[in-house]
Parts: sequence; C-alpha cells; structure tokens
Amino acid sequence: MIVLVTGASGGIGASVVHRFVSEGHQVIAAARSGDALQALAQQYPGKVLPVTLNVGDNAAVNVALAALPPEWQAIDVLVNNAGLALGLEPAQRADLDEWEQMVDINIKGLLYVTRAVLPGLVERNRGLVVNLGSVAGRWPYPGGNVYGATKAFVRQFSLNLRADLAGTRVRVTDVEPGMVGGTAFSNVRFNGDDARAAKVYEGTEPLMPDDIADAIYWIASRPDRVNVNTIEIMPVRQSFSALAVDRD
Ligand code: 8X3
Repeated sequence: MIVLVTGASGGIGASVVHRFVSEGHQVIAAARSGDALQALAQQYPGKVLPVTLNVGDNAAVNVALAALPPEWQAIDVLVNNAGLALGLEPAQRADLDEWEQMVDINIKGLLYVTRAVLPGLVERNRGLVVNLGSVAGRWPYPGGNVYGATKAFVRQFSLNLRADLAGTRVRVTDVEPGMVGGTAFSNVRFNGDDARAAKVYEGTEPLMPDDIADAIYWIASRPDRVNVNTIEIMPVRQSFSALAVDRD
C-alpha cells in the first residue's frame, strides 16, 4: 500500500509512519518540518518519501501532490493526522489568532488534503481515509472550546464523507484519541511551556502514539468489506466528570 501521513514529523504521525513501513508498505511522510522528515526518510531508504508541506496552504497541497513521482501517486491510505490544540483559556479570554490557526489546520488543512486525494481513491475504487478526531470532539471540557469544535467537525465530516462515497469501495474512519503522551501536543498547546505541558501527564498513564498507530494499522488491515466508522480510545486512567452545577 501507499500511505500518505500528514503531521508525520513526530508524535502519532511518526508512529504511523514507522508502523506502516515495518509492515512492508510505502509511506509519503508530509509535515512542515523538513529535518525530522529527512531523518525518517534516511531510516527507511526508498520506503519513506519525505514531503515538506503546510497542509493549511491549499495551493501548496495541490502542487506537492501533483509533484509526487509517478510510482508514489496511487495513494491507498490517507491519514489526516496534522492538527494542533492551542490554549486552554475560556472562550471569553481566548486568543482569536489561536482559534484561527486551529481552524486553518484542523479543519481547512484536513479538507484541502482530503479534497486533493479523494478523486484518485474514487477513480481507483479503493482506499481509506483516516481522520484524526479526538475525544475532545465528543466530550466538552473547560477551555476545549474551538479545539473540541474542530474535532467535532472532523467527526461529522468523516461520517458525511461516507455518505458521499456510498457505492464506492472507499472507506473512511474517524479515530478519536484521548490523552496521548510522548508527543508535542501539550507543549504546542501551552506555547512551549515545558513544565505546564509535563503536568498534563504527571502521575497518570496516558496513551502512547504507538497505541493510536496500532489502531490505525488495524483499521487499514481489515478486509475491504469492513468500514470502521469511528473509534474512540482513552487511557484507562482518563474518563468522565460529572456535569457542572453552579450553586450559591
Ligand atoms: C486531545 C485529547 O484528552 O487531551 O485530542 O483533549 S485530550
């Protein structure tokens, strides 16, 4: 299979690259940061094609995909992993620029890559789109405002894609991870504040990126009659709180 992974330079994206390559597949690893991609490509010569790409730039997405070498063009699996959370402030104090960045990458970037890859999948009448949603798209939490809303978009867009793809053999899955450690997620969310990022995982046991890569590989390796619509995965030590009640 030929697999395109966005946000491939670290975290879940990089784990997905390692997993698919180790199962014998070819991976187009796309991310904004060239150095990490080069390192991945050097680790797997001929098996990983590094593509430096900001998914939030539609023109760049189209140029990059059109420029793929012919033997890399027939993508079988698209893993829309690029995304980020910024800030945990209540909506009334949140930074509008950060909201826009989340919309630009988590929503618009995912749309740009999907729209560019989908015609080929339909034409070949096979393939899989895996979108990285989040438990934050299903379960509200304070400060999750726009991040959670972008992930709710991802869930509904994934289901609506399935509706549009009815009658084709193209599959779509929304993968919704809970807390995942060992990534830059919280560091990015808290703008490089390492101590605050570390506290998110302190004294608990988050999922690791390989747990999500395992799920994605499992989804992709089901018989082609099987479509996993959504899969929600949390660490056993993360669950739900009671609804909040304001009292005098
Ligand atoms: C992130 C999941 O639980 O950190 O997508 O909000 S959580």
